[in-house]
Amino acid sequence: MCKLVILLININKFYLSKTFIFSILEYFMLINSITASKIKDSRKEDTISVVVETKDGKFEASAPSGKSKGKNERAAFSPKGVNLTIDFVNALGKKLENNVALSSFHDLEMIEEIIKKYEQQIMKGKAQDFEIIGANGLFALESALLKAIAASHGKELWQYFNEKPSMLPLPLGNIIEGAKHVKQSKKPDFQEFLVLPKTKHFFDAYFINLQGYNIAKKLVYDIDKDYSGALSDENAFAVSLDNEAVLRLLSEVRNEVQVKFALPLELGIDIAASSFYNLGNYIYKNKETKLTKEQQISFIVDLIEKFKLAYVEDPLHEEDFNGFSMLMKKINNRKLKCMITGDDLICTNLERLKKAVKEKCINALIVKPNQQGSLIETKKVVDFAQENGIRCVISHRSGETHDNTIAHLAVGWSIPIIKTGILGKERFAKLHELVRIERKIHENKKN
Ligand code: 2PG
Ligand code: MG
Repeated sequence: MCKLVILLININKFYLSKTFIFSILEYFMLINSITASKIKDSRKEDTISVVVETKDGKFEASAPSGKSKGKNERAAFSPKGVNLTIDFVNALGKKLENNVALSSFHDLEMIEEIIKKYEQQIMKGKAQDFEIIGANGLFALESALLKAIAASHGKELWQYFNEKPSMLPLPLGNIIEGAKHVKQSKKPDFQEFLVLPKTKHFFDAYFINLQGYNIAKKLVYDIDKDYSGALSDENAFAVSLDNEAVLRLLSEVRNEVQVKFALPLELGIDIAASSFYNLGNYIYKNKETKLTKEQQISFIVDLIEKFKLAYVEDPLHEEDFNGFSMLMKKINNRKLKCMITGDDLICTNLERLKKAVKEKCINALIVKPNQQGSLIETKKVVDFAQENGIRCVISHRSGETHDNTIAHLAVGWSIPIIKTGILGKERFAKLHELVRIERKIHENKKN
């Protein structure tokens, strides 16, 4: 395939006729045009949207942005900002239009090579990989191309990877938020308080999360006398309670859901510990205390036990691999069943994941494709995690767009959990897509 593309790029230098080349192209997808533009995400911040046009139609994808970013994420845009990234993708588009033919996911590797070379050309050999396109430019471009590749096979993105998925992901949804995702100053130190329904069907889980959210709303107004009605970046309740008061509230939600719907609802937290770490200590503003690493580990293990938490994300600082191993050991010794999940710790980076697996730091992993931008790299991360018994959780960002790529990847790559909020049009873009996909799978089975 690669050879064919090189032939096409240099078409005039070869003796092969264009007619011959274009008859081969029946089997490949030719790009008619690539257009990048600036849009706003749910936080009203600038981001990139890319539209790829082929004979099969127009395929669009856009990139979200994080607020509590891992320090090992690739920069979202060029050092000069989103505008240069957009100009770069448009200029790259002109180079690729009618010159490059793609037939499979792995052809994105060849696109990545072309991008790297073009960046070197512009930066006179001094560019770091994907420096100008940035993680967000790369993610939006590759996602739009991948949707087009799937369509050239007559398939939707999820189907392209897996025609008959045996399961759909369960939705991990946040009901209450604090820390960097909330504007007010009186708030929980932990970033997210989450629920995970255990159901057979995606639709039931989606419905249960909405019910849990409504039950919580009533409790929030009853319990938090200072609650102003504010919502967080991800449309969760921006309460003024401390961590443990929130966990007590969510335990009530769990009980009520169990009584009303006879379905298990698990609880989780994203601690995002790097956001309140300073010089070896975890600074808890609400309780006016600070904890050392060892104290933080004991505190978290106690919380897991006390509130029967099934999911804990980033309990420790993003560079503390050793602390994560210590925590995992304690969890195993106490025979607690909890997903100890690396988000900022790993940043969807294969080398960091390999280290975490070797040092037994985690048993679950957040997969955010736009932390690095490359879908090729993201797939390698997912494969390595799955081969090593690490549960993957594909995730949205706090500043989201209407893009639904992660919903499709979750189904196509057999990822068991998707963290993508409960409410709001950007979150519904993923959740409703999964409801639709579930219905389609069901109909396909009937026919
Ligand atoms: C997280 C995410 C998503 P952000 O930490 O898991 O909720 O936050 O997108 O701000 O990094
Ligand atoms: Mg996180």
